[in-house]
Amino acid sequence: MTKITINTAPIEGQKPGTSGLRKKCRVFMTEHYLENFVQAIFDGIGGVQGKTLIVGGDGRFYNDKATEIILRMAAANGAGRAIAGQNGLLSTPAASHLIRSMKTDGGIILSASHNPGGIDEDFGIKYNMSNGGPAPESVTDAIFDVTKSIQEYHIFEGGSVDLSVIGATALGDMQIDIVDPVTAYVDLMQSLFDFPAIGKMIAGGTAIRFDAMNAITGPYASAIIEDLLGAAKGSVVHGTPLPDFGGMHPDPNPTWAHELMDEMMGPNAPAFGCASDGDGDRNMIVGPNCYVSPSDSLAVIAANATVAPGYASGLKGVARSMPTSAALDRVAEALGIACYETPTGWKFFGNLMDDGRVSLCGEESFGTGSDHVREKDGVWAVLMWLNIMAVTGKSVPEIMQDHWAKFGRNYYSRHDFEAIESDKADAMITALRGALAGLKGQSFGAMTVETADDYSYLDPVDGSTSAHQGVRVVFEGGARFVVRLSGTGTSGATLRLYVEKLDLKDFDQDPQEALADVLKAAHTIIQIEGFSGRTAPDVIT
Ligand code: VG1
Ligand code: CO
Repeated sequence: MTKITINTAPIEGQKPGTSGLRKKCRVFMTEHYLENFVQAIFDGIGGVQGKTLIVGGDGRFYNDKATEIILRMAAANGAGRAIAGQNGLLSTPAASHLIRSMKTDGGIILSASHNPGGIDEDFGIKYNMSNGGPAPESVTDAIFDVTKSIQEYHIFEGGSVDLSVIGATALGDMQIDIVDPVTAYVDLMQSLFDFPAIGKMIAGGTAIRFDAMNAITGPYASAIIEDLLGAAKGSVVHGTPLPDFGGMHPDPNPTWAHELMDEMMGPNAPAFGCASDGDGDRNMIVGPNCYVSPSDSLAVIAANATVAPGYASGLKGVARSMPTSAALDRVAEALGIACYETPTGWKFFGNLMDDGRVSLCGEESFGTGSDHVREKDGVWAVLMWLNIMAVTGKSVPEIMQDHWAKFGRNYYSRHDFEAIESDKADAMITALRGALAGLKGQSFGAMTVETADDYSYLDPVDGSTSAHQGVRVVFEGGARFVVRLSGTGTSGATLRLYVEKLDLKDFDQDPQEALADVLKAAHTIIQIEGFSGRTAPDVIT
């Protein structure tokens, strides 16, 4: 076994997006591609000499090979110890937990999350800091800078790394610990939630369907929902992580989790349905005939979190991404706690949690989580909902009705227009930004613009600024839309249009109908059809 140094050259386009670097798997498999980026991470964080790192991923195609390459490079770069999930597997929240609980220096997570997997689909990699959270922009910028000038990388050749055997081994001077990916995470969940109460509810006949979408949460959900909480075998469906997710698109929304939706909207629906994404950090919650919008799920959790033992003393504060609905703000106001607004992407929540300002965060994109880790956490959200149901004795539809009756209903929807040609999408956003200053006071059908701006975030903890985080247009009366381009896609551009309108009286409308005026105004203002030729979205959540 020898440490070797390989000459390389910068590869264009290795700029991390909303959540790490995501490209087609075949791109990652081209010569030096992964290696360049991993060396850039190591150099960008000031080297890994003597450091301890967590490594693992969501099990998609290339996860195992990439894990081995990272271990070989970590050893060659002088890392002291690496802790990897067995077979290279770790859900994103479980990786975050290990980084924190094992007091490591950080970790590398291999995932393209909700993007499809397989040799012809997507792969991704991101670096998380010692707090367990995604690297902030200052660090991803430093990593990107290294990719632009990289000339060599270091790697161990020869010897073998067996990821399948739990226990300690070594690569050169670096110790490697292969750990069970599930155990520590399960312990953490048991410390937060009332397992006996949830188990009792399940024993009393509350049926559950957990759709793991052939991605990473299967083993976690089986261990917790079936083995510990006693749900019937088979409650977890698509529970085996597969390299191509069995062809499923592991995005837990009504479009991609349509099997679950069919079941939940059908005559024999279980009392509780949920789905997770590829790397286990997102969740969708569904009751019988009752789809819970992620923004509402976040607000419900905020309003009821104290029923869970881990949150019994109350929430310090809450935070949501800017495009997420203001349902959370209404709860925060009632609770008398602060509600922060951040740009899209979990990396912006870390500072607020580390600073003790917030304990619950969420995004409209099916991501909810708390300061138990520094990532969003799908299984956590599912257990929180089950805990709320167990303690309140209410069904999902009852929880929603009661919530709206108390706080009003923020009708909300996101429309995604996928694979638009990048130059057309860029032209659309540029034109929109140019038009913002003149929008105030203009009317579009029933809607009159009150304010319009390009969202910029000033981090209250470290003083950093992130500009151009989404255009938002607020109408008189408070309805609004937000529009931005996705930072996680791998082909063309995805336009995300978020619309919202508060209703204090009528809670039973179809959200698309309730939002029709706002949608119409948004289409006119953005000129979606004119720029992209698209009239209808590909995905509606
Ligand atoms: C999307 C979501 C965002 C989320 C991000 C990563 O980003 O909108 O809310 O944080 O994915 O989630 P974008 O830039 O495509 O809108 V995950 O589950 O992919 O780590
Ligand atoms: Co994810």
